[in-house]
Amino acid sequence: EDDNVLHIGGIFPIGGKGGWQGGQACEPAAYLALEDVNARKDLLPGFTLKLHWNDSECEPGLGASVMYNLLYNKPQKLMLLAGCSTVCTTVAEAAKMWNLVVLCYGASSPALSDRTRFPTLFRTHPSATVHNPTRIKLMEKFGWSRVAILQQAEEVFISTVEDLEARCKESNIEIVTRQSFLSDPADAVRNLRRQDARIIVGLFYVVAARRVLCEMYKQNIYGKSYVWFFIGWYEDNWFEVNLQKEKIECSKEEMRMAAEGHLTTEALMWNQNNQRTISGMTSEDFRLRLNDALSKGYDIQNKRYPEGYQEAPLAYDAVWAVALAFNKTMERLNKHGKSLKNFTYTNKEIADDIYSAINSTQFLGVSGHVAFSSQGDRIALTQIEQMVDGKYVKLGYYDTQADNLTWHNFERWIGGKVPQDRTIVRREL
Ligand code: ABU
Repeated sequence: EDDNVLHIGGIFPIGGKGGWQGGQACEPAAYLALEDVNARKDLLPGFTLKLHWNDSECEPGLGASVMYNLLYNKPQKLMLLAGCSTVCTTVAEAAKMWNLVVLCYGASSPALSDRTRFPTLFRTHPSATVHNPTRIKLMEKFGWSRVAILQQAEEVFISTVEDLEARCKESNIEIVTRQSFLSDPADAVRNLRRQDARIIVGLFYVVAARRVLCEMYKQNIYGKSYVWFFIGWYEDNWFEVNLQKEKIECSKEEMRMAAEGHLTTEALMWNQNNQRTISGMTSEDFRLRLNDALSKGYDIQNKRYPEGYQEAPLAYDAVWAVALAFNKTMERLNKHGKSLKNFTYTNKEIADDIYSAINSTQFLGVSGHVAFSSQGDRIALTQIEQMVDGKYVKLGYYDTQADNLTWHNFERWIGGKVPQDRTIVRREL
């Protein structure tokens, strides 16, 4: 009976060729949360939460079409879940026209932290700006004051670079060059070489990252004289998969050589303590359940994870945030003899109630403490890793708020020495 069902819409990037196809793990994670939330007698008593979703392939045009289909086909949806920055940007910019809150479980774009442009957006995914203080901290630690940037021309990376530039300026770190590319990074990498860039921050989605890595190999801009900073949320074996499919003209071995020694920064998306979270699970309990759910389609035992595995807790917690916010809204509406079932896309009053409920929602989730700042953002700890012998090794953690760097001294440099940020010219006396 539909009277007892609360419907939400979901947009998951799964089967596309570029961007972030994190719906592969986030969609099953969202279903685990639905199972758990619906089993709780004290949450939305008498109601079941139901998700209707489709694949956006991380393409904003397709994402918009999925959104229109969700909105213009019955039943009435109360909220939208979305992932991948390009799609979240399009969806969240439009959703306000339907008085709909959008909750993004997989969008890192700093541009999304803009209440004027996205008045109804919340996200469980931290903004990519959380990596920048960590990058600066590492530059200071290793004495690098001359760096370069290579970025894919997408708003998510452009807005991250704007923040990075401002922070570099504050810390007296010179940005020697900022190169960008749409799909082929060859010219941009060549320019980095010409400018004698040694310490390079790379910002791109994983398909572009494979192209960059192959280009780094071809143009010999890797190894003992270079340090590359990459984004840490790619899957661990990202540099050796899909090479044929994506027509990458480098072998696995060449990709591995170019990748050796690079650093990554990433926001921690799994609760680090062995605490019981709102669902009663620890994050390790959640991992086991997720692995079990994914094992039908993926070789989890051999650590072959689908895209979005790292972000799966964010999707799980996003559904919990929805359920808790609806529960709060329902209690308030009941007092006035109303229900969430009265919501329509022109009902600003109930929309405002849903907005305030999610705005004040806080809980301990499998991704850590979930709370939304005034801009709708999460605050997160970052982790630093390095590729050593083809495997990621954890080097440390950085807590920006406390300015606390925990460092294990596990870093390994190819020439045995920390690479320099410039060519040192020796003068004969
Ligand atoms: N960690 C995945 C972020 C994906 C995106 O911002 O599009």
